[in-house]
Amino acid sequence: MKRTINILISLIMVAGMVSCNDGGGKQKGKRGGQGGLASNAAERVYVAPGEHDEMYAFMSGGFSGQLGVYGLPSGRLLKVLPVFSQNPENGWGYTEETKPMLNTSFGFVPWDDSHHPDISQTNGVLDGRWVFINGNNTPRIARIDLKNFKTEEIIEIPHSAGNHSSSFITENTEYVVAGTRFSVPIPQKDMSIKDYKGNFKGSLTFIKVDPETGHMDIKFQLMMPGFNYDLSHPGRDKSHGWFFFTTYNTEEAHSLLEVNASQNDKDFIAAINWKKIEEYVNNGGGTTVPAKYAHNILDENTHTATSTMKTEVLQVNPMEVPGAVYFLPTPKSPHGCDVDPTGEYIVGNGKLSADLTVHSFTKMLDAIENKKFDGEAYGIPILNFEDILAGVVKQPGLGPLHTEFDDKGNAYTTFFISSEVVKWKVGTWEVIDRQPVFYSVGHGMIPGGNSRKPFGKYFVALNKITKDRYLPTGPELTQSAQLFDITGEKMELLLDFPTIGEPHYAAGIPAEMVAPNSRKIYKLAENKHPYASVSDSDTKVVREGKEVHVYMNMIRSHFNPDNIEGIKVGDKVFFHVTNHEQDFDVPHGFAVIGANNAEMLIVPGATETLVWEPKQVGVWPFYCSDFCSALHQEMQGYIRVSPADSNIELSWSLGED
Ligand code: K7E
Ligand code: CUA
Repeated sequence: MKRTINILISLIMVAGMVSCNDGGGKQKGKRGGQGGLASNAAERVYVAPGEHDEMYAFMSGGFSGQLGVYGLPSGRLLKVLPVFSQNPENGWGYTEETKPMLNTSFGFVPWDDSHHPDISQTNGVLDGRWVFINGNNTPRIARIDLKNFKTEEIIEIPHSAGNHSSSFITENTEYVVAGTRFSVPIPQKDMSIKDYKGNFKGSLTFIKVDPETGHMDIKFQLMMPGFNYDLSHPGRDKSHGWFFFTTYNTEEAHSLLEVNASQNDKDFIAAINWKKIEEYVNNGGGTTVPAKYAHNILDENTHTATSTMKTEVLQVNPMEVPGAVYFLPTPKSPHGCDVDPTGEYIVGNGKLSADLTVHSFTKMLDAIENKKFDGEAYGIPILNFEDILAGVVKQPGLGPLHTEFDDKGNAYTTFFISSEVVKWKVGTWEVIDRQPVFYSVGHGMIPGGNSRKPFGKYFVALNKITKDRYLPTGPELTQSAQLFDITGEKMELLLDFPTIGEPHYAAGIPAEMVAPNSRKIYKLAENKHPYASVSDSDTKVVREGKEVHVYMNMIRSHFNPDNIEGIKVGDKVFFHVTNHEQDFDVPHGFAVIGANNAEMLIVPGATETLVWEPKQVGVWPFYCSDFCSALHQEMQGYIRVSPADSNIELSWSLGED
């Protein structure tokens, strides 16, 4: 059996490579460049100069750790929002204010791998308030505020490793979930890897979201068997109150998973009745255990982040809450776990399966009610595959990964190996259309596709392989996204556009739900930063031992002060710089020679702090790094650095001879 599967996998891998190359060849031959495109495709993606895009698309940065903001249909990159990785472009993770955002129980972690953005919802409909996104590698969930377009909160997930089945939200943003891809010893301990089976555990973490502030707090962690929890989606409408997670490696292999985790004919989708567990927990259920995890919040009034180390978490064993957790057998190492807009259908995308399996929520409830079980795993009842089956999409393609939904009862599944998107009818399971993608698509995205109300105009294919789609740029190319019009029976390819990092999932929303709320400036009068120099009379330089605090402000086109003397080698200088501009889109930069961090970009009304440790005697310049006015090149200053034992008094000035 092992051998057969081994051969099957090898075949599929070869097929994958061939289809990638083939696809390109075929495309060129068949479609003759633009020949196959609808003749007015250019018109449909063209956003004239000065016009705005119709939708925002928030695309995960993957291994960049950030979140890309794109416009649809143009595919234009509007912004890179720094989340889990330091970003010298604006000083994220380099300034004193933002460093605490990247604090974890492992210390300062300036990078992560971000996969799944999800936009907040109210009553199952996108509400445009926040985007949540997961950090995979050092398990974290971030919340980005869509008024400020800023990462305002990051919470670390303890007892997790490879935070992948995250960060999906329930239909009133009650919870954001974080599931572990890798099972690990919980609590962590020194033990033999060979003792994995039966000893390692997988945690599924439910994080409560405050409906007013969006602040996150871990409500409970469900301690599941040691499988890999790959992806998840919430129930909605009729299935609201449940959450579904795909699992693989139910074999509990700990080595050569490409073979050893492909032995079982079926893995599971774990169905979690979180409302039941919430009730149990609200009545005092669960066990509080030690845990160490950071909770970081950026305050929009002080412009400063704080990091708090938490020390315990509430754990729940599924056995304590009978009727809360079930396993739905799902063929062949499923990846995506997708729920249709009605909440009735749960699609398991079996990577190694020839067919696509769709479970019925109603049938699942019936089977549970009638206790029709087909055994159990670690005490968790396994439902009978046939009892809960809604239907099968027969041989739709090879290597299904993810499914999205439109507002007309259609589903769109991405196939990595056969490199295509397949449209099928929910309920009849018939294939309606298939379109090749270039190449090897991962996730697809329909704006609102993960809600009760998708906006079914566009489908974006987020492809893994680019090859010949753009001018070559050496061995590494950007990823390629493709935009389809899905308003008709057949999908129409409109546009290719490059994306940065590696977008896995994305979340889209009509611009009108976000743009009107977008902040233009921070009001200087509301700046509560402890080191702000809100008026010119606040500017000063203060020595505290070897630490020197410079209270500086900036406005077109000078710094105040711009001459500083009395700094010594060995000092640690904190430049606290406040931007006095109160106009939209007039940030200033601050850069100083030899700084061991970055520049910083200060938006109107805000204060940021850069630390500089002068190492050499001399007179050193600092300057504005963002071209802000016709006299931008005049926006500069000098700082005199004297020997460590010098007697030069601190002094500062602006405009003095
Ligand atoms: Cu399929 Cu991380 Cu959602 Cu990538 S995952 S594709
Ligand atoms: Cu301020 Cu350039």
